[in-house]
Amino acid sequence: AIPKTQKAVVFEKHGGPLVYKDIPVPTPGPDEILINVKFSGVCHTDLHAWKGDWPLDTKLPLVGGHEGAGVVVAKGNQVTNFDLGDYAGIKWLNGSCLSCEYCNNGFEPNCASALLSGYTVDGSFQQYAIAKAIHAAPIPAGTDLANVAPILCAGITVYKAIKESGVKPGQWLAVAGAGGGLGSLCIQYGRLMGLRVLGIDTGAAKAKLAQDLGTEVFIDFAKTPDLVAEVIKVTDGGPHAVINVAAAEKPFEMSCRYVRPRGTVVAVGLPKNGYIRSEIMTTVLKSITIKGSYVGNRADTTEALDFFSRGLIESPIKIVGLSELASVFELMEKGEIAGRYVLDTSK
Ligand code: 8ID
Ligand code: ZN
Repeated sequence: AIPKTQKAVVFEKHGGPLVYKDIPVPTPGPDEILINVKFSGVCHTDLHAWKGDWPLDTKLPLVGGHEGAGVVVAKGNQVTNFDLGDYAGIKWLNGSCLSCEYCNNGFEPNCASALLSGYTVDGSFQQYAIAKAIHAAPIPAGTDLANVAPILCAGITVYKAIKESGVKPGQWLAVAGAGGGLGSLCIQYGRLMGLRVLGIDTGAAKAKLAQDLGTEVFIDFAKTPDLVAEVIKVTDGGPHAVINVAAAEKPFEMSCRYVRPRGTVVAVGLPKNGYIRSEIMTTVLKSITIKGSYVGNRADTTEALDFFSRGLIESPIKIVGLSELASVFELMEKGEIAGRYVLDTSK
């Protein structure tokens, strides 16, 4: 039976207390499912949302979280794509209008009326969360729900970003922010897509993780005085594509300098007040492309999950209780997380 109340982490104002408490279990609308979230990843976006970093309003009070993996326990009468007992995932893109120019063309993340989990609607830092059935991620029966959680945002996002870069098998892919949640998955999707991966990040733990996951070369940006020259040297002319998943502005500018002529710089990380600066002369003479990539659509979701379901992705997780979210944010703020933390909603 579905309980009347549940545990959740709620904040009332940006940067305010993250309160672990009992709140009502929501009821799904006609086109929605109620998911008993077992595990939820903690994405750096959740930290941005809590701090109020972006010029985009959140709902308040807010239950954050958008990498929730669990079991469908209730559904609205219009829902045909999930049965009770199925595994399902809460993604950043909770819902979209499905009838605008962007939705019609498979660009649902760009829909002006998109609903965002853990931002404009309550997300997965609770035991029971609502998702629009059409956008909820279908997770195959038998999947390990803790390990699949990071795929639901980080995995989908980096898989899509690599596709958007247009890089081809055998070419160099640089990952700026390689030791974090998105980066550690980007390395693996890059390898699986036949790329030579250069990881850039800092510290021994992130270096080891990146190397274990398949970077051909790892560069510690804090220990490398001329990063641009070093990247160009080790990739014999610069990487063909760069995926910027750092939550800082500086690496974006650097990537425009070291990317190979004709190459593509993809912006994924969303640092507060960030701008990408690229010198016009270099941009033109090297004829580079600078583009943004924003999560993924429903097809990208299925494809990214498929790599995981086939056992090809090692999920770089540490599991702690939902009640410990505040300490995870603290570590993330300090840049001390190699890989991803996943919250167990039963603790
Ligand atoms: O759809 C999207 N575009 C999307 C989806 C999901 C997340 C965007 N994001 C954004 C988040 O909001 C956040 O801004 O991507 C960014 C990274 O999210 P994450 O992977 O969850 O964050 P993390 O685990 O903290 O990893 C960030 C890494 O960047 C490194 C850090 O050391 C950390 O390992 N980093 C930093 I900060 N500065 C760096 C630098 N100068 C750097 N790495 C290389 N060079
Ligand atoms: Zn995310």
